[in-house]
Amino acid sequence: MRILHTGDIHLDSPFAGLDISCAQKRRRELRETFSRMMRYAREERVDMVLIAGDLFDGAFVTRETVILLLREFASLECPVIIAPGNHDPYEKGGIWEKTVFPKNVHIFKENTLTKIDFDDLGCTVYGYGFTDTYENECPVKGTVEDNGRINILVAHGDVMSPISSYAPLPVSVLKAFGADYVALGHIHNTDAANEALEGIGAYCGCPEGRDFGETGEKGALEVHIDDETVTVTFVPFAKRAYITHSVSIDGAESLLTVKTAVDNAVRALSDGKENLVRLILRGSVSPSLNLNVEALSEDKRGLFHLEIEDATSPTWNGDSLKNDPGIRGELYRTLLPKLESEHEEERKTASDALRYALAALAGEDILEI
Ligand SMILES: [Mn+2]
Repeated sequence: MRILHTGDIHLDSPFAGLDISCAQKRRRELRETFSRMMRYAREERVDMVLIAGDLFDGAFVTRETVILLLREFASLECPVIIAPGNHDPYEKGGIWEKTVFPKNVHIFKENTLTKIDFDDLGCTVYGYGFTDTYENECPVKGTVEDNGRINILVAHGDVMSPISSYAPLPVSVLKAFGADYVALGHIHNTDAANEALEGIGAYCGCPEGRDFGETGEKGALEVHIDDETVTVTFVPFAKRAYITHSVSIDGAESLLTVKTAVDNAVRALSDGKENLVRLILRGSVSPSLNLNVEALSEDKRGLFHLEIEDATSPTWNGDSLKNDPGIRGELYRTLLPKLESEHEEERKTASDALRYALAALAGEDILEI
């Protein structure tokens, strides 16, 4: 038996970190990624599609999205089983109730465990749905009814925290339940949670990252269940990836050096997918260096989105300033206790003050700094 396990799709997400036209494009791409997953399910002739919650990002669902879902689900020959999550709970009068889904779509409507039998597959799918944003109780109890069948549990919840407000699911409870596979949703960055599950199931993660909290390769899971063995394979589906990368510009004294470092980093990160990249500039740099990160990231260098964060610390050429008999030296000597303060904020304020003052003394336009 072969299953496509997805979830946390968050259709119609606002993509608030991007400008309006990029955000709109990402919403469209997210729909396309969903379509690609459904096409994969059709072409690979999987026996079942599981959606482990958060198909929608919220109560606002566009008409375009509903039309797309109905078309994609109707084009599948296999059942689609949906367990609504905290972002798209099964509420009275909500999207799930209002929409007439094709007959192959099964939705868990209650926040207690129920089951659906698929006799032609010899399979029973257990699950529940969120009926509200929060779910403080663990909805999974007891054990599977018939060990002779393929038993699957589809659940949106949190295996990492026993006091979670999003359906706490202790691994011990899931183990005791005894399903052949637990198809989970809710945790988008899956590594630690999947390790904690010790092979009894997996979180599928989201098919597209939506901000810099969701970096790296994204996709869905294909699950093969044969007599005794369960094999889980990651299938990449994301159109683009969010990537956060540190760039050392230690010792940089000119903007040209910084630009070159940014160019090189972007080149190394480009894989033809027009990704979304956040570069973090690190290191100690000359205080006279005018690191205008907005200007530096204006040229997207072929990326879909580029943002640059300045996390450098200034190095003061203390010796020459300290011995400077003029106003620069006086300024430095006055600020020195604060430049060496143990409080980071005070150090930052003092170094900003020094930078502005040195720039003003050099006749630079300090508004440009
Ligand atoms: Mn989610």
